[in-house]
Amino acid sequence: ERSVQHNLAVQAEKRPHDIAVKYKDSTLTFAELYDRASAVRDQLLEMELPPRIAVQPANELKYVIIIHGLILAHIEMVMVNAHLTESEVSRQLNSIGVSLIITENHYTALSCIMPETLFTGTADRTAITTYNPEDILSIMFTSGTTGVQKAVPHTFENHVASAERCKESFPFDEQTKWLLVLPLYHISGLSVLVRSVMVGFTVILFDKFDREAIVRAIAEEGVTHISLVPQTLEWLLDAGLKRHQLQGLLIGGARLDARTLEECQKRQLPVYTSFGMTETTSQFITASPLDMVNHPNSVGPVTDDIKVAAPLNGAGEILVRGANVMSGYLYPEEANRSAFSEDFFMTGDVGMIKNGYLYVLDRRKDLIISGGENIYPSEIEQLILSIPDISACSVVGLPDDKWGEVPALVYESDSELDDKIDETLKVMAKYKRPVLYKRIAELQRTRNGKISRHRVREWLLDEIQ
Ligand code: S0N
Ligand code: AMP
Ligand code: MG
Ligand code: MG
Ligand code: MG
Repeated sequence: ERSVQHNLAVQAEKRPHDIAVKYKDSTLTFAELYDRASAVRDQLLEMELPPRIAVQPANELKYVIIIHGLILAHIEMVMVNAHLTESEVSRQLNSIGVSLIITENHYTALSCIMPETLFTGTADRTAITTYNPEDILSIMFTSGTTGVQKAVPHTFENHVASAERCKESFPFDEQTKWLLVLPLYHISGLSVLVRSVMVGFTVILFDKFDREAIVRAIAEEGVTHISLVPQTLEWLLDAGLKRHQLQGLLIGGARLDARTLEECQKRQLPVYTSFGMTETTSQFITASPLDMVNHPNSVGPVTDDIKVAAPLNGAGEILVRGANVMSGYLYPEEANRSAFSEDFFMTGDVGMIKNGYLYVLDRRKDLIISGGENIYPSEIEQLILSIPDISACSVVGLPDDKWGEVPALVYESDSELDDKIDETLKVMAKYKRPVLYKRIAELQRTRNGKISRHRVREWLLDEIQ
């Protein structure tokens, strides 16, 4: 039988005194992190928990320990976005039969475990630290075009393969100091911990996006690597980001615009533009700074594992396969019927291959990306349509200086219902709530009776000018 090692145990042997993670004024060496995580594991085992529980982590030291503790305890962890409301969290967890969550929030409909209660055990390094590669390490929710949250499982093999794939196009090693400010509940954040224990590098953890503090850490703490979404890269540029010891900025989650890239090139910032998603356990293709000069706007050189569906001199859906790709959604199962084409996963994004390089042309239909958080219009529209006096509505993305893009609502009604809408939207995370509502007596339909978000957007942009 195949097995994989939990790499934290390996690093604790190999480099016990090297710094594994730094957070504010605290640090943990690999030996200390392994000891602390082992103690958490013992506590978790004593609690006789189900094999799958949820955790809603902040980017703090204790959650790094808890995450490794859960892995050592062989408990599948469902990562929950910190911005969600209780009703959103409940809906996600109910869909996969989970009722326990490690969180500092006091949810009434779920059983909550306060993180502090997990720190009462003592270290004992006798755990089994080998795993079946097909065992699930993490589960993350991602939204779909229908508004249903889909559960993506990541196996040990997915994580290890992803980290190895990353290393080939975005080199890192045991000397690396990787600043981690992206959330641990997204694959963009969690994957940094996996890469860290794979080679034994230091993670410099930030819980808030304090741009001045981040720029200062880059200047003073020898940060070599950082993962960012395009929007937060812009924030750092505004705060005076310079190269210092940086060897690589890994940018993903949304399109990087040409102007931002140009500004980075002017400052000689080594920007790597990547493309990936939750289902592929983080990026699967990455353009190096040199690629960015020779093949502007591409997301990197394609391999055998990446192709574009039915490309006749042109665009098609981007397909990918490989050990980093999830084997199928845990929920809803129907989603799997249209997710794969033979052994390739269908990303839902449109791209084009030119001279061996991939270009992402179109974002997946109607997805709004606000500060790196994905928002699906249909999820909001369904909620708005539950208001009796609203006969139709449409949610579209508007350009925004701070977040890149934000959602806006156009609704069809005979009366002004803004207060009612405010009230209704309270069950939804703030970042998903439309920043403006516009009432209209009648929304324009296409010939077959549909509302075109594209046309609504054009109309709204015109209207608010
Ligand atoms: C941009 C971030 C950091 C903003 O969060 P911040 O500043 O910490 O705000 P909070 O204190 O939490 O909240 C303050 C107010 O702001 C609102 N708010 C928060 N976030 C947003 C948002 N995104 N849009 C709109 N509003 C937001 C709050 O509601 C709050 O409001 P008030 O004050 O009214 O209560 C944060 O949003 C963030 O971390 N964004 C990035 C998320 C992310 O990581 N996305 C990528 C997901 N994709 C993947 O994981 C796959 C690709 C991938 O793996 C990858 C991606 C990037 C880089 C590398 C990789 C890789 O492949 O390794
Ligand atoms: P998520 O699974 O939430 O991380 O979202 C992944 C989605 O983000 C992809 O399917 C794309 O639509 C979008 N995305 C990620 N990287 C890029 C990129 N480099 N350019 C354009 N869109 C991107
Ligand atoms: Mg998503
Ligand atoms: Mg935050
Ligand atoms: Mg995204």
